[in-house]
Amino acid sequence: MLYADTIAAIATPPGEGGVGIVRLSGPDAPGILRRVFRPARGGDDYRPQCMRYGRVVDEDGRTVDEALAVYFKSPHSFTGEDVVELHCHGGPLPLQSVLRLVLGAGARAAEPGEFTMRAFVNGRLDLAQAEATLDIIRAKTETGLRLAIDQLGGWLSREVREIRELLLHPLAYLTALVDFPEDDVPVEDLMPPLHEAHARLARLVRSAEQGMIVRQGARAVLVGRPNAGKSSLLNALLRRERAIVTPIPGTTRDTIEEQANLGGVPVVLIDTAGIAETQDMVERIGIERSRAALALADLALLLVDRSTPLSAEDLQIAGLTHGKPTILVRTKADLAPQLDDRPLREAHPSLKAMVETSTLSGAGLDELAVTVARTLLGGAPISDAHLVTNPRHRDALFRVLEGVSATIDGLASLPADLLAIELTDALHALGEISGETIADDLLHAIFSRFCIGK
Ligand SMILES: Nc1nc2c(ncn2[C@@H]2O[C@H](COP(=O)(O)OP(=O)(O)OP(=O)(O)O)[C@@H](O)[C@H]2O)c(=O)[nH]1
Ligand SMILES: [Mg+2]
Repeated sequence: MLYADTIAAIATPPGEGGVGIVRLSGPDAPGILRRVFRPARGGDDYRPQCMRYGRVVDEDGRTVDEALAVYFKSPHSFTGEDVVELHCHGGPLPLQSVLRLVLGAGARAAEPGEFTMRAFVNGRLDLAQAEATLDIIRAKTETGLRLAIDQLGGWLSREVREIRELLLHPLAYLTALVDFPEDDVPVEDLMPPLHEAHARLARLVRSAEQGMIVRQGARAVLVGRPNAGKSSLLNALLRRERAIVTPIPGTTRDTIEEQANLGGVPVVLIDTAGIAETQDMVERIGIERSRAALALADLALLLVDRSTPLSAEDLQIAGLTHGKPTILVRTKADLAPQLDDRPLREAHPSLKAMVETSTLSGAGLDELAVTVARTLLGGAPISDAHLVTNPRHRDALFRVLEGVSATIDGLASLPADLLAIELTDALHALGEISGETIADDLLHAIFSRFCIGK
């Protein structure tokens, strides 16, 4: 066992709940359990993985809480160490009291992510899997959850291992060429394993384009002139009355941001003040914010009212979305059409799609959600295949890909020692994903993003 100390933390979220858990990990976990817990029946020999009912008591034997205790014996636990969980009443006070007691009995307060870090250091999970546990906790859509569970299952780790195998042989061969006279080394064709590694790496890097959007989401801003129906559409997509809607132009004065799940992609939707010439100072500031929101967005939803003719304002606002991937939304499709938006569409260099909606009848709303997802994902539906979702993994894979490319390109012309260095660097970058070759400070940076108790 690598760690000599025993850590403890409240593992459940703050606030009230049916159950709250204090978790301990380390060599003294069973000892601390015996010090603070009195089983209702039987002695204090704890069979692994069996729940026992009893009381948590302080130094004077006073009951602090009634609880269930469970002991996981090393190495059969999340961290690989001896782990104890005390399932208490789920309130802040009982949990803090129990935690204080446990700390008084010899444990140390855990840092954020320290349990998962121990699981990694003790070889229970590799780094990609450890990071997946955080993605599971933070998943914003079912698709994001599926991808995180996939990663915890270890597909990326397996893929990385197999690519590593493909690269190890060429590296060994090149090293032999450096160390021995050329005539003593039988000639071998390194191209097949290098090409296969290259193809697999390229596929992984490509998959990250979708994977990162599914995991991190995107920002989509609703723009259009006053009364175009932006706030109504925001509410309809959120399925609740978030923004105020009135027939009065200039209703929305400030930008409103809300998280939505559109076709499996987590999207921050931003409702804005309708853009128009105005004397009103508050409205003017709101309009400035609309422009700023547009600048920061990944996608523009440009709303034009289908029941009115196209106006100079519509064209002016459309101009602001030029260059930004844009979906044209013709609103109020339940009313008689008056709109001819051809001039707008023909002048737009980055228009991706067009959808007609009615927030009154609900028409076009599902289509809009799917269109937003599709546009953000580069025009394709979400792939069923495994996707790389983590920018850290993507960057490392990209460096490996570059190294393998350089090796392939240089095979005929460059000396073996240079090629060997190239491949060694590539293997090093590959090891960063599984955590085999990662620097300590980076490791700490990764785990510090976790919550305490995880
Ligand atoms: N018939 C019909 N009316 C709609 C529809 N969507 C919005 N409206 C009406 O249009 C008016 C303006 O809607 P809002 O959603 O407040 O428009 P907005 O673009 O947010 O307006 P500002 O906040 O002023 O920029 C309201 O009276 C809505 O009820 C629709 O799909 N059909
Ligand atoms: Mg509004």
